[in-house]
Amino acid sequence: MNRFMRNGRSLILAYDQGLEHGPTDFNDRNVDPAYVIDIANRGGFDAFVCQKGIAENYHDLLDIPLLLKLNGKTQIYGKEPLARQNCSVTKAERLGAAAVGYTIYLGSQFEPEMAAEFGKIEEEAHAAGLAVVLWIYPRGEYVKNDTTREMVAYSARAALELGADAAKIKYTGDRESFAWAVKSAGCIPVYMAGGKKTKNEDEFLHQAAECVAAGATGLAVGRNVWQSDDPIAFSKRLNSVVIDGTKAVPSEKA
Ligand code: FBP
Repeated sequence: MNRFMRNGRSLILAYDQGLEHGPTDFNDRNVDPAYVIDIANRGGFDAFVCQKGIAENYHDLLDIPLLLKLNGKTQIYGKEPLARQNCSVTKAERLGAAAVGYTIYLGSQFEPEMAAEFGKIEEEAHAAGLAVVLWIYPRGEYVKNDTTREMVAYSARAALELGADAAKIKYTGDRESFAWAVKSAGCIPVYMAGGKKTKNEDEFLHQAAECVAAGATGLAVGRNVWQSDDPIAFSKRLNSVVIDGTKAVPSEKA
């Protein structure tokens, strides 16, 4: 994962929400993949995440490493979550990906299927020299709360044990509990998933600062960046907090 890092830290821009949530996350500007790829190129990001259709059609525009998601699902089907592989490692290589990503819903009735599928992907990807990032989110009927200290740490640990090069996990809500998740992941880097856009940008920057103080390598974030009114300016502030380790400075507007 070193190739995605600056100062041992890293920022990844996620843009797979069109499949996961639908265009409801988008406005007139960010519905256009070219607009978001431009943010990825100019905003100081170490990798760009998307599904294969976007990679295939917009690849020429991307100047930074591609982290290609190999599974995904819509949110229309509301039962136990299952995201199946929709793209091969060979295709990811052909698209020039530097890494592949996969989501496992820990605790879902279908967790064993996803873990088995991920096992094959991990072996193929590593044989091909690609890094493997695991989105690992507790979810399903038996998961009462997906952001508790124990659930998030369990996710981080499962990512290590399943052979991922990095774990992308939800924020627990505070530095101490997130630090336990980071510790549980052992030597693999931990990325915080962004989540819904916060009420204001300072709140998100504060959360980012808490995560890196807890030992996280960085963030894999989408909506909080490309839904911003000024994504490049916001990305700059995010870079100074995550990569340079500057304290989150409140904006003049706050
Ligand atoms: P956001 O920063 O927009 O939350 O993106 C991070 C991410 O993991 C995306 O890669 C993915 O599409 C989405 O969150 C999944 O969100 P959900 O928690 O709704 O499944």
